[in-house]
Amino acid sequence: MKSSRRGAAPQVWEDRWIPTTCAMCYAQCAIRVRVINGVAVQVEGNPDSYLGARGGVCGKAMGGLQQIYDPYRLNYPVRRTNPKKGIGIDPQWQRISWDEAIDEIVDRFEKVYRDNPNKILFTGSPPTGFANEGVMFAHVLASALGIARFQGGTGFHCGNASHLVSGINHVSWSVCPDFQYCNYALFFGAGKGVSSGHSMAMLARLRAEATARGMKTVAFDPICHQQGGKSTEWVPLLPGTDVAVALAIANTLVNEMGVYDREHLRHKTNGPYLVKADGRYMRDDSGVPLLWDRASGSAKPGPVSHLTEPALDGEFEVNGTTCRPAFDLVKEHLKQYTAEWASGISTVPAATIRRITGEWAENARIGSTIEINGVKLPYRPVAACMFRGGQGHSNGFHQYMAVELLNQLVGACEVPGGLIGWVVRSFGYPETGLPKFEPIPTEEGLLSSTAWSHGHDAPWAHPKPALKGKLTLVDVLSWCGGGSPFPAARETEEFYQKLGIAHRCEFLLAQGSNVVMNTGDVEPVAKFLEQIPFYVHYQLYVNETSDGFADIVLPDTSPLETLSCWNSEYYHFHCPVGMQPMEYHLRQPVVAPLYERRPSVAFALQFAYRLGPDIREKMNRTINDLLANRGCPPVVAEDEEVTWEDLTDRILKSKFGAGHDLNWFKEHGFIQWDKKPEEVYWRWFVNARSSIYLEHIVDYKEDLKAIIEPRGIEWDWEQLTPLLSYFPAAPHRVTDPQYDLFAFSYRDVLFAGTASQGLPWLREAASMNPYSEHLVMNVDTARKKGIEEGDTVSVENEIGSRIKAVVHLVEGMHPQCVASTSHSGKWSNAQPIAKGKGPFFSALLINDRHHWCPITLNMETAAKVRVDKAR
Ligand SMILES: Nc1nc2c(c(=O)[nH]1)N[C@H]1C(S)=C(S)[C@@H](COP(=O)(O)OP(=O)(O)OC[C@H]3O[C@@H](n4cnc5c(=O)[nH]c(N)nc54)[C@H](O)[C@@H]3O)O[C@H]1N2
Ligand SMILES: Nc1nc2c(c(=O)[nH]1)N[C@H]1C(S)=C(S)[C@@H](COP(=O)(O)OP(=O)(O)OC[C@H]3O[C@@H](n4cnc5c(=O)[nH]c(N)nc54)[C@H](O)[C@@H]3O)O[C@H]1N2
Ligand code: SF4
Ligand SMILES: [Mo]
Repeated sequence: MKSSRRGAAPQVWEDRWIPTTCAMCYAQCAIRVRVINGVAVQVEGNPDSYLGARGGVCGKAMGGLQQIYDPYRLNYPVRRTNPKKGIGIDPQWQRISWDEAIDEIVDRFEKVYRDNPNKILFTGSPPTGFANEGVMFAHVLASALGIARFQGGTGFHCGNASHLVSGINHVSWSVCPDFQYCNYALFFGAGKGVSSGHSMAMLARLRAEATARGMKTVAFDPICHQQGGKSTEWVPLLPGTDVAVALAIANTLVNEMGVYDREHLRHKTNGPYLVKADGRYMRDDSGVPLLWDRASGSAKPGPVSHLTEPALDGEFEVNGTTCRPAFDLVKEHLKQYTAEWASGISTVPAATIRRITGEWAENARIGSTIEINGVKLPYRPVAACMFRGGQGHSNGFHQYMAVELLNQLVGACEVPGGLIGWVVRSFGYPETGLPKFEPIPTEEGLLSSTAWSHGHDAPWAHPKPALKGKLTLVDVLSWCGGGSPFPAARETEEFYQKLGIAHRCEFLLAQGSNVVMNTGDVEPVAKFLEQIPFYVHYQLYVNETSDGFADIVLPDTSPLETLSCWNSEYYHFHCPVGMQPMEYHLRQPVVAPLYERRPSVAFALQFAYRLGPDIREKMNRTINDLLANRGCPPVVAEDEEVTWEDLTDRILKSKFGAGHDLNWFKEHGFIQWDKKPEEVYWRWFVNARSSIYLEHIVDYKEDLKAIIEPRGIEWDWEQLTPLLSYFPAAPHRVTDPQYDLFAFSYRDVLFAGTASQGLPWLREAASMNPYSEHLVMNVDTARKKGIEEGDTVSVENEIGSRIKAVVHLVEGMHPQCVASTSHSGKWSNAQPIAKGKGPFFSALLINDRHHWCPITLNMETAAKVRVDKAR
């Protein structure tokens, strides 16, 4: 900086605001950053955009400034010189040049890849690394190369059940209440709108506006902290018992009160599909499921339901076979789940369950309509919403589906006030008609999409289980759509040997992620990482995982140093929800990358090119295919090599016209246009159905059995049933009375994952928050154990894994539970400000088959523990 004379005004040669997006978590809020003389000094929410708080930001965003200049950042490629690997072993990093790093990486990658791509694994990090365009590695490059992804805690803590079920029922990666019209929302283990989950700052704004207008919220949560503290009502329950409460609400609603939206169930769910005694649909000769049409007194194909008056109850004979509508089976099955029974499991009083059911029924206003922009639509201003907290259990699929059922029963799906996904139907920017995508029916009439998930998958139908040699075993356990526990589970070797998988991981490529800390159950993760001959980690920092096990670490640019529009291609939660305008954003560097940091998003492209013409072709084709799924034309020829900037420019122009090139976006930050009610509230404009009965599970169970049973692998088959049911989550099966408390974790609004834990402003704020760095415990429970505020305690699970923590005593905690924030307890010397802050919760989790949801491979993220005052 130029010096100024004493007393004279400092010389300012640059003072401007640059529009971009935050990526301190994956909400991707629109921000603008003030840059003075080349230094980024201030962050604000972009008030013109709806993607965020319209002017405000959360605390994490401010940390983005410090992340650019953090003296602990990784600034050069480094190589491990100590051949010994393991937690706590000094890697003896040595600085190397980019050329040296790239040559070695490409050389070693190619050898393994040409031998067997199944020997390679990728890992990535949605909360932060993906947010900074890491999807280019984790999805595009991995898909182009056909490489499986091991995601650490990602997916199998948070998304295996939730994304699957949101996909099946909403063709959306995630769901939230339509805050603009919702009057009554139930949250089952979701911080949406207050602390975490998706589009945090945007939903916090929408929720605050809704609360001001009178919306009521009920938080089912063991702790009265972020969601519980901000809701109209906090209902404490035991972890993993939401399914019992939700099934009891459903039963009370349907069987005691007789309240349900018959029209929605008939036309928008598989409720009328006829089911045979073997649990499968009654189908016509071409395999299409049938329903019973009362108008004609005959069976009709399900997909053309608008022509029929489908029966929801009764028994029918079709071609000599007796069958019943799925809804009839669900209704009867629900009868066992009374409010009194659910109370015994969850500790929620039966009277509370009944009262909330009544409020749900009343607020749902079944049969009512509303007019929005001249379009008349069903009006169902209630929404029941779950995310990681609720679904992260070994009964995760049934947990999530049961809560989802509440919305389906009253028709509160993609109608004003109900549960909605992010952008699922797009008619496109008016001048170009792009991007264009929408929900479509499968041949069975079930919901699918032209652009679900990462652009190339669809919620239905899942691939049939097959043994293809994937180390994640997602080829065999094919309903595991997200993260797989396998390469790092306790029983990995047993499964590999029984399945005849002889190869092991020989190359791990990671962008972001901290799998040693975030997978849970440290020992098997460390064992897995230790045996990998070559592991490259693209990072902002050296973290616990790279310190222990990486061979080369590459320095990435942080979000405020990165150029890309790639994340905007993922309409998961990177665009405004509901009737807010549609937006498409550019992320751009507010300062040039410092030191030798290079953007991983551009590196992924360069890496593909370096691997040779065949991979270049695959990479370019994968990019074009993804754009095609959004109706967009190809942007790159298969044999072409383009720079990252050029590719970004082409994507923008192809979608929004020549006038909206990279320079236009650099100046304006984003493009915005109005949505139509038919896009947001698409449910009654798309002839496709959600599922309240999971017929596909019947075949999945049979196919999976055929592969794993003959090979001597035991599995918990009980949960593989098409009817939503209660199964106790793993901690509820621990019988030893000395383990008397349920331990769970929750996200800190101040941090995303482990990534920003060492940023000084955020750490300072955390040190003032009694929840951030402590184990939270009910005051009466603690006193009975002789534990006082500020005591250090030992927390031990049933297999003897133990952590230490300092307690904070509160009244707003279920007396049978203890909890801590999810990602604290870092130990890397490379991040001294975060080191040793807060308990390391994940060490209490157990990564084996008894702690997975047998349908989705979701991990059990609560534990049964004993807590003692430390000696
Ligand atoms: N600030 C912040 N935001 C984030 C992230 C972050 O790290 N920090 N991470 C992002 C990622 S990757 C994810 S997956 C999402 C997660 O988003 P959320 O699902 O909102 O995450 P959590 O806070 O872990 O859990 C939500 C709530 O569930 C409660 N809970 C725990 N177990 C149970 C249970 O069995 N039943 C019920 N009813 N409640 C339970 C917790 O107390 C907590 O209040 O957040 C994303 N957004
Ligand atoms: N106890 C407990 N454990 C959990 C959870 C829980 O609730 N409780 N939640 C689980 C869930 S849902 C998830 S998704 C996982 C998340 O687990 P991870 O995906 O491992 O998430 P982070 O800890 O955020 O790891 C991020 C790492 O990426 C790096 N990083 C951040 N930004 C960038 C970037 O721009 N580029 C690059 N190259 N690197 C970057 C950071 O330095 C950090 O080391 O944790 C899981 N683990
Ligand atoms: S919610 Fe996430 S993306 Fe939005 S301002 Fe906060 S950290 Fe940034
Ligand atoms: Mo997550």
